[in-house]
Amino acid sequence: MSEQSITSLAQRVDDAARYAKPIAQFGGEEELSVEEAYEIQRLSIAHRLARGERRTGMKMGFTSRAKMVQMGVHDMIWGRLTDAMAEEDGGQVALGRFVHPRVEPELAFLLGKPLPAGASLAQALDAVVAIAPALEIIDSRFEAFRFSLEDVVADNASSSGYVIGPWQDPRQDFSNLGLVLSINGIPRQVGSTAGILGNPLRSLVAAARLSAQAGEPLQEGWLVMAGGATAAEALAPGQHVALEMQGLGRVEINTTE
Ligand code: OOG
Ligand code: MG
Repeated sequence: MSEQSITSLAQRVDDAARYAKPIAQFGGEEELSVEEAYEIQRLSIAHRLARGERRTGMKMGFTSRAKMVQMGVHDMIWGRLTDAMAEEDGGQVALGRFVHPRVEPELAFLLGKPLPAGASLAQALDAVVAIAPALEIIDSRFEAFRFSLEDVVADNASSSGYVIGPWQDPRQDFSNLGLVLSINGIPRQVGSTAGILGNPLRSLVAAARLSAQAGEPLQEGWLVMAGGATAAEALAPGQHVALEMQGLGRVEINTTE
């Protein structure tokens, strides 16, 4: 794929996200490699940074079987987080700026030091200053929320919002914590942090490797979202969405038009 095509697809995906206007999948036009897809992602996020957004971390995707099965994509992916994606715990989230948003239960890590590639589980844990129950709001910029692996990588792994619950001490066993995602008080997804690669810390180790490989190693102060522990649920205005995670507490939002 030519440099010009990569630049133009980055512009297209950035516009789609910025104006909440869905686009057709890329696959149809030209063969796109995974490497080219990550380059499109990098350039599209560069547009956001040029508009004043600040990088806040990284998200992992397809780290659970539930997510892979729901979306039909079977490889781990990652995306870049910026401050504009942050939503307040307990706050109102206006859905008008999304195309077809969904929500999923995740665990967030806060890093107290850089984390290089090749880190062991123990080294990864040592870099974590806090963990929190978190909601991710995903929103594919592709029509009908359908995409190939390359498409979703180019689209920053569908990332569009994140909500971080109360920060907690990471020096506890968080490898298998029960969780319930409820909408308007009705449980919609039930799972465990073990759904994330058997232990969400493995997702952090993978994040360190993939981020360093892209030339952007994990930084002190960054957030890392471990990936959805269950399938995602569609969002609509007027919902109260709450995630309760065993021993870690609760994170919630209210949706509006
Ligand atoms: C892609 C993003 C995957 C996760 O947690 O697995 C993801 C999507 O499902 O649209 O965020
Ligand atoms: Mg996610």
